[in-house]
Amino acid sequence: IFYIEEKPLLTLPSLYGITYLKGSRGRSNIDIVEEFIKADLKLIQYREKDLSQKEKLKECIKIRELTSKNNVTFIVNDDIDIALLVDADGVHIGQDDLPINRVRKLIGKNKIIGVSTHSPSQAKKAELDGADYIGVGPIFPTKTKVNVCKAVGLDYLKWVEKNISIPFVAIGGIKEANIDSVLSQGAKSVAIVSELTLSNDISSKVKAVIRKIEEKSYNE
Ligand code: TZP
Ligand code: MG
Repeated sequence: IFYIEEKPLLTLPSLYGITYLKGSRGRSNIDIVEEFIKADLKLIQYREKDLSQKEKLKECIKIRELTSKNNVTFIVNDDIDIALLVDADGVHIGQDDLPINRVRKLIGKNKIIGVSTHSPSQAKKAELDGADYIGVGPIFPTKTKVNVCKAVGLDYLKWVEKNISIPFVAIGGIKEANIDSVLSQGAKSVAIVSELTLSNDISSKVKAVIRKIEEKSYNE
C-alpha cells in the first residue's frame, strides 16, 4: 500500500491583515500588529516597502514573538530571507519575484506561499506551480499599492471562485461599505489595508469587519 503524501489545503481566515506604515497615522508596524492581535485577527502579513532590511528584520523578530504567543499566522511580503531568519509561517510574493518552485525550494514544503494574481492565467499558473493561496485583485481602485495594475473588478474574483481550487483572498479598495459585493462573488477571505490601518480605533474596526464577514457566511 502506498500512501500519497498530500498537503492539506490551507484555511485562510475571514479577514487577512496587512501592515501599512505610511497609512497608519504615525503608529508603528508593531503598534498595528498589536491592535490586530487584540481584535483576534488570525493572519498578519508584514508588508513594508520603506524600511531597511535591518529595520525590517528587527520588526519581524518582534512580530514573530507576538504572533507565536497568540497563535496568529505570520506571513512576510517579499523578503524570503527575513521570513527564513525569523521562522515566519510563510511568504507572499508577486508576479515579478522569484518563481514559485524556487521559493518552495528555499522555504520548504511546510511553509505557506501566497502569490498576488491579477488575471485568470496568473491564477491558474500559481495554482499549478504549487502556491498555497492566491491574492486576487486589486478588485477596486486603490492608492495603497504603487505600480499596481488597474482594478480587475469583481468579474475576475467570480472567475477565481469558479475555476481555482486553492484558497484565495480578495484585495484592493475593499472597505466595510463595499465588502458585501465582494462576499457575494464568493470571497471567503478578504484583505482590507488602509481602511483598517487608518482607523482611530483599529481593533474595534477589525472586530466589526470580522463580524460582518462571518455573519454573511452564516446567512448563506
Ligand atoms: N495588493 C493588491 S491591492 C493592494 C495590495 C497590497 C493594496 C490594498 O490596499 P487597500 O488600502 O485595502 O486598497
Ligand atoms: Mg512583492
